[in-house]
Amino acid sequence: MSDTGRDLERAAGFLQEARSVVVSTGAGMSKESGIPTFRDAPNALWEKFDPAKLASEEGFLADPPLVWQWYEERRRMISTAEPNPGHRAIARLEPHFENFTLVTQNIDDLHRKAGSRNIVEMHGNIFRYKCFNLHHPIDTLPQDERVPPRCRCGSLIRPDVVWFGELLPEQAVERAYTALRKCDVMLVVGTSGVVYPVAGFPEVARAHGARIVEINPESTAITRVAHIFLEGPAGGVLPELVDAFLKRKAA
Ligand code: BJW
Repeated sequence: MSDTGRDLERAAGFLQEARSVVVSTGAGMSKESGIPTFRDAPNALWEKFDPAKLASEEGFLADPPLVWQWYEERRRMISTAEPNPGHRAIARLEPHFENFTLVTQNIDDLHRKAGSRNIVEMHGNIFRYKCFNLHHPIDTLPQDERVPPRCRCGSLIRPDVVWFGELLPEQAVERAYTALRKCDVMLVVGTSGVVYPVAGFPEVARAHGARIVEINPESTAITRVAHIFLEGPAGGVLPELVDAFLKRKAA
């Protein structure tokens, strides 16, 4: 058996012994669904666009139509994307554990589309809106010629995503830390591990005794924290890992 095959079997063994599992996903998870990542070339979003202008409150207030239109374009593109075999493998894994929490930095809703249930969205969701001033949730966009449209309270409407310098949703943070403190295994998939606080989650789980398995085609800031690094794309490695786990379970 190759080293990769041995690592995959070891990771499947970790899952076999686990009662509580956290899976943490980043932009690489959805790359095989055709959604560009932020930082890995080619076609990385932050190579072509300036995050300070497009993903911060200051940027939004400096040019609300620009930011609104950028998000509308991305929303349109993301709405045609479908879950890939990696998303579906995670959904297949969930029912086999007493506790299973999927913590995602992604805003694309593809985990829900794939059938995952206990999802914690750390950076919001591009299909939701809220008002800028008071965070009123906006269920239906008002008929408004203005770009961006305005909330009934007069505030600008914005996408319900988390920009740089903003606090993450309190409930999501609480749910994530509760799961991290009690998990036996954490799978970390498709994130460069540079954006905090989520980048610090593997260390939190490891400090509480979890075994960390990273899945990524490249080594990252997380790799040094991981017990096992499974090199490869999420859409290839995750189905193999889940099949190996299910085979052990059935044996
Ligand atoms: C594949 C693959 C395949 C390719 N299969 N894998 C502590 C220290 C230093 C700084 C800070 C800190 N705490 C807070 C900060 C500031 C800041 C931060 O972390 N900055 C760093 C960049 C230094 N954090 C924040 O501002 C956060 N707020 C906060 O902490 O509030 C309190 C606070 C504020 C200020 C100071 C201190 C405290 C908010 C962060 C919000 C991030 N928002 C974005 C945009 C969301 C909306 C949108 O989409 O437009 O979230 S930025 C962007 O990065 C997006 C992502 O969720 C996030 C993470 O990116 P991710 O998922 O890791 O993607 P990539 O592209 O980086 O990596 C892709 C990976 O996939 C690569 O590894 C590839 O190899 C891999 N891959 N193909 C599997 N097929």
